Amino acid sequence: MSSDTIDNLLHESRRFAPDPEFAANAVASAELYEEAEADRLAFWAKQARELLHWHKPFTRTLDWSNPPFAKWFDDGELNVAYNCLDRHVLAGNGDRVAIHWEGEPGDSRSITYAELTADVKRAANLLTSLGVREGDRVAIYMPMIPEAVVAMLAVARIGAVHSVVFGGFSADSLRSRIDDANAKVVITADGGYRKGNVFPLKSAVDAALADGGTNVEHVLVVRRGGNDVEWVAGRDLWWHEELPQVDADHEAKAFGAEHPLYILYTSGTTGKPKGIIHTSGGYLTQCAYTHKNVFDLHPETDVYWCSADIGWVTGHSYVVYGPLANGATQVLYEGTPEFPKPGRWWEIIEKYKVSIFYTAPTAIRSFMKQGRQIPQQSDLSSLRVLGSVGEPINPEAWIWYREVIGGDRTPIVDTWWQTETGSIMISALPGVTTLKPGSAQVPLPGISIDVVTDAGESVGPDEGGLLVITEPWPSMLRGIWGDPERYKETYWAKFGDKYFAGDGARKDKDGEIWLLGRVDDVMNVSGHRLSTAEIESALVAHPFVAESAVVGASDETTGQAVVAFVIIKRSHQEAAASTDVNAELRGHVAQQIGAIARPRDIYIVEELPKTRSGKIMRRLLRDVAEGRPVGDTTTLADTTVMSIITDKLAGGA
Ligand code: 6R9
Repeated sequence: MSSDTIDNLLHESRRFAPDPEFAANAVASAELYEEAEADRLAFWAKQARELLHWHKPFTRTLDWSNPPFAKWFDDGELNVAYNCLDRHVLAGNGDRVAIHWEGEPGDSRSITYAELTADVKRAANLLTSLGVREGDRVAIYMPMIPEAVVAMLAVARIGAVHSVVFGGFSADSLRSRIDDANAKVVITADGGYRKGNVFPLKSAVDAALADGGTNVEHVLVVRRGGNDVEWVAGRDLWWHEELPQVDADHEAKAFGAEHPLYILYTSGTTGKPKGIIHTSGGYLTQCAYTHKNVFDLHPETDVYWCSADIGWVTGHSYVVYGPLANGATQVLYEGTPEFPKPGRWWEIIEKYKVSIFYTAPTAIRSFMKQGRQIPQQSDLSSLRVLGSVGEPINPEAWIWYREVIGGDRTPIVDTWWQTETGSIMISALPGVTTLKPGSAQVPLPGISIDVVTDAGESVGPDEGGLLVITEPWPSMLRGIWGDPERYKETYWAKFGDKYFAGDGARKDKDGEIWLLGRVDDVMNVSGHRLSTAEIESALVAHPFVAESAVVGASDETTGQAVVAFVIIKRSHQEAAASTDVNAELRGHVAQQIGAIARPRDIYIVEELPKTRSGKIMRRLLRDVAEGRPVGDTTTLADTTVMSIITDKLAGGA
């Protein structure tokens, strides 16, 4: 984030006190803070007991005897899918709509809790019949269709472990995730709709599995796109053909609270994505608790919509597990916001009378660009709470979101959390907190957070530092799949007893928290995490490229954009000169990782700025990418490199 933006953030002084009428009916109350403060563990135990059904009650709340490996509620037993489904039906809410699904071409389906439960039971039996057992891994590579939710819950129901891979990721990315988790089954679709076209998924699965060597025994295929698919007899099975053949009934067995629920890969500072592990009881407790209190959920009357794809953690916690554990009615939308016209989202809000809406700043900023007349064509008066997640929301976007989407009346909750934290950690509570545009504000009741110096000491008022979590929390990651050492090194080695989040932050005079972006080599593009190292290694895998350096440059719409500096191999300069290198390399990255990683700009350079120890000085490249004068170059091994780069770029390379 540039210093202008930071100044702008810190000078934002508008405040929005809770509306008394809203506060009178609010789910959350100030007492929550007092209760958690008085006895943090008792507070969490109470949440776990009140919000979930335990097949076997727990007696131990937290076991932190082997830090940083936490166990929560570990002598208790539960079934995550039962908590999201059966118990609502048994409580008499089977007729409540769980999912109002809206397909991009305009088809739609409303699915009740009873129907969703029935679908998941069959899918659970199907997976069992395919040999999937407790603890086995199942990869899910799907569009935003109800079957994606059914697939996740069916895997959870039988105690297997899902690994959802975002449908926009490439065959190569899918393969490396299948390999890392040693998945036994892949659940996919023929294709899904995006911007009016069908994008193929099954063919990417075929490509991922083409050269053999995996443990995948079956590929289950949901029909959605209607596009042609190739078929491997014996391996591939149609979802709609198999399901009617299995038993409709399925009894949910209880698993230990620490039984693994899923693995979700996220970008770190090295090229290899990390498989973040989440388990059952603590994860579901905090998802349900945050979803209820942060969004002021009244499940009988609210219609909730989180626009995230299930391929990201927000889709896991706030499309699947939180809302369904709480018995909420929600909207699930398959496509892109602007299709077939820019106001599609707002029409969906009007159609289903959405009352709680959760999205990302990058989406809000792109709507701002289109102008307020587009949302103003729809009736958005059903909205009463708005949420933001994924990156800092600048005050301008915050105010626009409140005025234009929220009719100048809805509270906005800016929720800070990560794949690793599993659920929301810092946020205002609607009806309780006086809102400050641009600040994520306060740790939730039960969560302990600080901003510290490099030496681990708390910063003073109006000082910046590193965001840390000082006490274990129920939905914390339990490790990195197959790599416990990397878990310790990445998050705990820096401070020993505190979790290092990788975010810079500042505490204001009231002690409230302002997030300032990542402090490591992780970029945030449209709220999605990308690693510079991962894109660099994709680039050097191209025959033209000798060396590359990637930086995240600030971008008006996407927050950050990928900018790559590339050195072409001498042996390939001629070949490169006769190609559109830019398009070639951008396409190559999209093919290797996925379209979200495609660089916005690629600069061909002769040399990269490096320190004497050979470290690329990305700070200087960021200056170039953002069009600023280049900062201090004195630690460069060759101080002329930067002037050569800037001269060349000024010359229109
Ligand atoms: C949920 C999610 C995590 C990173 C995180 C931070 C950034 C997320 C934010 C935010 C400022 C917020 N981030 N929410 N920054 N304000 N409200 O996005 O998970 O994809 O793992 O990304 O996103 O930098 O460290 P994930």
